[in-house]
Amino acid sequence: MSAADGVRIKVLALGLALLAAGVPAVASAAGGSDGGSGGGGAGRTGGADAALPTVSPTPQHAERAGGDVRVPRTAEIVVGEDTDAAARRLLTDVLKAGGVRSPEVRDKPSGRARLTVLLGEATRDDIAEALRGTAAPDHAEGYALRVSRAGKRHDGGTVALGGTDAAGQFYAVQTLRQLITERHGPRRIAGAAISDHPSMPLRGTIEGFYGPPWTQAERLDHVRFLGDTKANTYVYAPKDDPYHREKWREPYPQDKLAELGELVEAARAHHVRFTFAVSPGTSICYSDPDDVKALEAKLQSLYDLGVRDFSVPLDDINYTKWNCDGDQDTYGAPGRAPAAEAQAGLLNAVQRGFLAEHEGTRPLQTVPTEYGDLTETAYKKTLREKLDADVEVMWTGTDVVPPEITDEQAQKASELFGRKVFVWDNYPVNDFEQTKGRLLLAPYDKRDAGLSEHTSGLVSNPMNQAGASKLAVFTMSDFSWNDRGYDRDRSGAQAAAYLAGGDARSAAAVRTFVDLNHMAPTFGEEPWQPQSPKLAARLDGFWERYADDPAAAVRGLRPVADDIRRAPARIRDGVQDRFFLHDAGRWLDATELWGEAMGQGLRVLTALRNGDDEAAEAARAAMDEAAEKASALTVDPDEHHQVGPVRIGDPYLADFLAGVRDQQDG
Ligand code: LTM
Repeated sequence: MSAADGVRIKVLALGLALLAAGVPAVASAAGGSDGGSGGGGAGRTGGADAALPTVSPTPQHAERAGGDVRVPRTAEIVVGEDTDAAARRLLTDVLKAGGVRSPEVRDKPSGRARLTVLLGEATRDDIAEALRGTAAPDHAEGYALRVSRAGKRHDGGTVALGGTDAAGQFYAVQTLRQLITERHGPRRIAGAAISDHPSMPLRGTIEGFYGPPWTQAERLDHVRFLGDTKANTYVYAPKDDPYHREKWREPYPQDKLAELGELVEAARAHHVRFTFAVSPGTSICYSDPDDVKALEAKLQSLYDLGVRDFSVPLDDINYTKWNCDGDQDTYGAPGRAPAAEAQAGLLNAVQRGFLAEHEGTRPLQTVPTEYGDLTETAYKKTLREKLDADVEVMWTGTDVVPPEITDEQAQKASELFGRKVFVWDNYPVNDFEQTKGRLLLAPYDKRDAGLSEHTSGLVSNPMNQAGASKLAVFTMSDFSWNDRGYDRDRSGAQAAAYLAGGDARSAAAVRTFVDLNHMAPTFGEEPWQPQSPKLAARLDGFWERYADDPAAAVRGLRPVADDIRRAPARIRDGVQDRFFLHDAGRWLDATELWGEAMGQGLRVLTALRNGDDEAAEAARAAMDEAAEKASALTVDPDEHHQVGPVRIGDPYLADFLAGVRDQQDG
């Protein structure tokens, strides 16, 4: 069974804000495939040697530690002063969604509970004991988790959730969420022992695209989603927020500030660092102390809201001209080296001044003006020599949208900038010409396992559409947590299952939809991810097969057309994520129409074979009508930077219809 076909263990819907994560019955880090049905015995579902549900992101180390534990109606959560509040809230939600009526929170176990969940630091005595040697990694954001049955019976047991720090506790609960399954019977917690930590320190997204910025509701939903995927970073850098870039000197109006404050709080509740970015490069006078003060005043207004992570991006600006005469006087004639010197001066002032004086802040982040190549220049040399060593420097790869990122390239970039680079990956962003009319939904790919050794982190620059970005971002979070354990097919299947709330048929429909929106363009002619690889494979050689045995060829393609036609209704019915459904709306309409056209095309072929010209004419008219309607769909200009016709499954769907017309017209 392939990962893509294997979504058949239903993971519980977690209700409220939590989407359920679907758990494909495929080999996970824990190894093995689904052990079958039934309970208790060796090799059977829930038995001590059955495979664990697949957890995403892939844990660094996971193994079976015994049989599953049934989820009882009552349970105790044992907390201490060390227990993280966000983790505790999440745990309560997870247990409730798992069927526990009202989990009782205590500071000591009563000794009578059927299920006891210990949550806190891994070094706490009761947790350390219940972990029974499952090690909490000596690593920021790490955790250890162990599920133990009380005795031989399935019901009753202990779950130890121990974090290396507060975030680790939260991630332990996110893993527990995915260990609760419902397979042909009562809900169970898989008997797992997991020792886990992220490979990359910085993981998440940068809202850094051109075009309509995300709405407040989308951002609130997004930070919760990031928490679900164990990502810790959301960089606020929308190019079209005037107060972020053009009007960077001006303070945010009160209503906007209130929204940002709400977002900061929401991010914190999901262990996501809201990182505020301000981009002064289009007009700053580096040598003017008033401009430095204006920048710091902007940062201060966000610090006052609780922001502790800041970025000063300097991408997409003209760095070979000064914005004021003072810079010419201070740094000399414009050029790459003087530009780097001026930028380093500004960034160092923020790092060594503002941030050093503000408690709780983390190192400044920046995007250099040369961010997408590996060429040694006077700019990079000066930045390498002058920029404070603590400042995080972003890099997009060998191009703005690179076809691949290898370990060697990342190593070279880190040498050029004098520190491990922080990857800003321009995927699945769809603000550039080549993405016109597209959603980019393919799982993350073509990035070397091992990047975690050469980089400090990875963020995705997502699409104008926040909800639709989840499929790709889910897989990018998986990669950045454990690049060496990453498997694109498994991760893609997990992403689809997550969106489908664990419902296998909806997840399959999502995968069909992903295939039709699989292409990822570069800035050039060649895409770095191909369009519709599954559809292309099914259509490959169709006309040769049709020439040999038309009935068999048509029969073989019928389920493909049916799947495409039916996928939108299944998605609309089974996927509960309103943000995704909203964003995907026009592409779902197009999918249904193209599926209809394809099905009618097959009818044309059948009618021709039967010599039924009238039926062939009727099917042809229906085919052309559906195709015309599909081609007339355009993206919503209010929600997309690149406006144009909706594109899916191109050129395969249109080519197939053209082939049908050729058959009919001779
Ligand atoms: O990639 C960077 C660092 N900057 C801009 C982004 O804002 C934009 O979204 C992408 C994709 O068009 N290209 C850029 O150059």
